[in-house]
Parts: sequence; C-alpha cells; structure tokens
Amino acid sequence: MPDIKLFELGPTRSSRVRWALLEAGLEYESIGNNIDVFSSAALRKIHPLGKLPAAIIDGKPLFESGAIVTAVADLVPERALIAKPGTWSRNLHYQWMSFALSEMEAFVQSSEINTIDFVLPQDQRVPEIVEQNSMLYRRAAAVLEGVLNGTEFLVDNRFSATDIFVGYTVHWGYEDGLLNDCPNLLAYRERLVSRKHCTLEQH
Ligand SMILES: N[C@@H](CCC(=O)N[C@@H](CS)C(=O)NCC(=O)O)C(=O)O
Repeated sequence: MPDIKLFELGPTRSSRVRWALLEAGLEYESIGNNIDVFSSAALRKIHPLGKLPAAIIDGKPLFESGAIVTAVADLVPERALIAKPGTWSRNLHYQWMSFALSEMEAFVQSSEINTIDFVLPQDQRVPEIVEQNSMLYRRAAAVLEGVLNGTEFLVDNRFSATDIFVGYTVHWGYEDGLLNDCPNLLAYRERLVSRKHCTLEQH
C-alpha cells in the first residue's frame, strides 16, 4: 500500500483527490480538514502558495489537484481509473483537464475571489468581472455540452480520473447557475453524483 498524506478541507479542490482515493480503494492520512490548515507551515512546505490540495505520496510532495488525481489513478492500474501513459486516451485526459482548468475553472475561480472568497481583501476585488467570467465559462461549457452529446464520459466513454477532475469544474458552474442551457452537462453531473464515492455534494 502506498503511504499517502493529503492536506484537505471539505468541499475545496482537495475533494477531487479524496474522490480519486476512494475510487482507487487507497487509504490515506488526512491532514488539516479545518480552516487552520491554510496557515500551517506544514502545508507551505508542500505548496508554495499554501493552497489545497497538497499531498505527500511515499515521502514525495505533490500539489495541483490534477497532478495528484492523475498520480493516484496511476497507483492502481488494476482499477483502470486512467488510460496508460503514452496512449492517445491519456493525451485526451490531459486535454480535458487542461481545458477545464484554463477555459472554465479559471473564470469561476476569478468570480469567486472577486466576490465571496476570503482570498482578496474587499478593496482589491473587482466584482464587475463576474459577468465576463460567466460568459467565458459558458462559452467553454458549450464545447463540453457538444462532446457529451454522444458519450456518457469524457475519455473512451467510461468513467475515469478525467471525469473526477472535470466533474468538479462542471459542478462549480452548476452551483453558480451557469449550466441552465446545458442538458447534457446537467445529466453528466447527475451521473457523477450518483456514484457511491462521489464527493461533489459532500460539504
Ligand atoms: N489549481 C489549483 C487551485 C488550488 C486552489 O486555489 N485551492 C483553493 C481551495 S479550493 C485554495 O487553497 N485557496 C486558498 C488561497 O487561494 O489562498 C488546484 O487545482 O489544485
């Protein structure tokens, strides 16, 4: 069994890693799981910005939820949670993770930190950006909406680590009311939420 420590907190992006670990059937030590984790020196040693998630896998530090989810899936090839490195399906995993992060999540994150989050002090927030962010998120969501027209999941039409990663981004848009014109994405989110280990609605 690999030795896994996860710095986490409830519904933050660490829940992607928790979901992946549950699907992988791997045990792990949870570190933090309270708001003080953000100010802990231990987290800063792993993540230079003191963000969540961060992990230590067999003594080696790793941050960025996409990197950690991918690493976890690779630990259990027998569970077929991700395509093998070097395959085209693996390229598609990176494609959809990068797309979700840069073309969708960046915008809902910007809306959040400019309105409700604790990251920026009020006098540094630009709430007017939300409208543009929402437009750009919706533009990229429409791409996924089209892709999911003929398939249930993003890679090889079967559930994988890609869906754990992208599902979080889709769920975020759902919570922000950005998916009203996307029946395929709403159905995709429901499919993910119905999985036993899904963490999307665990708060
Ligand atoms: N791209 C990073 C984003 C990490 C991130 O921004 N995490 C949030 C929690 S969901 C955080 O730690 N925020 C605190 C801060 O920005 O200081 C990832 O996917 O891991």
